[in-house]
Amino acid sequence: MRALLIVDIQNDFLPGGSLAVPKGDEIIPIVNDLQTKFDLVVATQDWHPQNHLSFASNHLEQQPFNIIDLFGLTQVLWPDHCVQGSEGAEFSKELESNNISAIFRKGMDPKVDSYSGFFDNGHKNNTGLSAYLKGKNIKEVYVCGLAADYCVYYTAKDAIKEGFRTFYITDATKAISDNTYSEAIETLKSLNVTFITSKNI
Ligand code: VGL
Ligand code: ZN
Repeated sequence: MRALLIVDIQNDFLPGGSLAVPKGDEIIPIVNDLQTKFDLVVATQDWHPQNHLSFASNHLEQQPFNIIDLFGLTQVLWPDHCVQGSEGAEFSKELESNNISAIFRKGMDPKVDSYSGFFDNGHKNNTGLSAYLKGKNIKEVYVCGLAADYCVYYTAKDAIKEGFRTFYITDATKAISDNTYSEAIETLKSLNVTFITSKNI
């Protein structure tokens, strides 16, 4: 059985949003078409409290995209985004959501960021996604969504670690930055993640 994991296709990551991924909107029709090809479709949703410490605004004299140490973990500081209950945290209304069987929210603990759909960045808390997929006999996980170099990357990395055959759909994701994207691709290749385009699915 195979699952499509749709990562964080939320208004704040789309053009006009507070942490817009360049051309992020272009993947939505591809993600919509892909959904019919899977046994299971699951989505993740970045879901931060307003006092989240990944927000530059919650630190004195820090700007978005500065890098700090946060309780021992390297943390990029972001503009406020995906605040629980806000319009920016909603999925794009262009995203087909009827087939989504479950939504895993992440990033609720103000002290730790959570890029992966499986675990927080310190690997201390589990969202339950892995057990959910295993309970449905999923062996292959295909990742897509936003952003290619952060949440899609970390989700793919944990999917492999959790023992799923993992596929990264290159034309169904967009990156925040070219540099972090190239590094992410290199790491995923070394971990045996398979790169695939939507037309080959
Ligand atoms: C993301 C930065 C901060 C993502 C989430 O969805 O890739 N990036 N929070
Ligand atoms: Zn976030």
